[in-house]
Formats: sequence, C-alpha cells, structure tokens
Amino acid sequence: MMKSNHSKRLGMMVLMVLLFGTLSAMAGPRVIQITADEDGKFKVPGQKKPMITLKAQEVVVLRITSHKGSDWEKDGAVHSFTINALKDQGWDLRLKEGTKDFTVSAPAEPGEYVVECTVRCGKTHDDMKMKLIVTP
Ligand SMILES: [Cu+2]
Repeated sequence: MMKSNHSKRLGMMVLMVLLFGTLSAMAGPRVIQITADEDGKFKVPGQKKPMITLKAQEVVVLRITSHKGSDWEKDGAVHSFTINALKDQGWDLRLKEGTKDFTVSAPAEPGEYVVECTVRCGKTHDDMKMKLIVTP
C-alpha cells in the first residue's frame, strides 16, 4: 500500500517535470522590451543605460515601442534599430510609431555591437545608440 502510493507520487513528479519542460519550450523565445523614444534615445525599462545581453545565436523577440521625435522619414519610419555589422542578418529594423515585435537571432560571434538609429529623427539623432552584448 505504502509502496504503491510512493511510486504514484514519484510518477506524478516525473510527469510534472516533463510537462514543465514542454511548457517552457512552448513558451517560445524571450521577449525584450525596448523603447525608441521621442527624445531620440533608446530605453530599456528598468535600466539606466540602454543595453541588451544575448547568448550567441539566441533567438529573441524585440518588442519595440517607437515614438516620433521632431523629424521622421517619408515612409513613416520614425527611428530605426540598426547594427551595421549585422545588417545582412536581419538587424536593420525600420520603426514606425507604435509597438511591434521583431524576431531576431543573435550572431554566432560573441562581442559588443553598437545599435544605431539611421533615421534622421531630430536634434539628438547622432547620439541615438545603444549596446548589444553577445556572450558565448
Ligand atoms: Cu534617429
């Protein structure tokens, strides 16, 4: 009697561990919030300096909220989220007003990358930068 209860409980625990693993995998990539603000700055909620850290080749969703500054471009882009070195890997996102999700994949090469805005968005445009750190 005791033994059967014990193995039932053990079975249940194994099942829950498996279920949890499946659910976490189903939850999909990490979502990272970023604001491209009207003052010509990138902001990451809860951080003093805008910076994101990803593992090499990690797939994440960038949830970017954009607000227009004093200037924008004809196609409606108010900012961009561009890493020159990774442009051909999908890291060149034109941002229109509002919130949009972008799925990106971190490069295989660890290091520090500079994110820049390539849309002339106002006076502070030249300084509109943030950092991407890629860890091994
Ligand atoms: Cu800009």
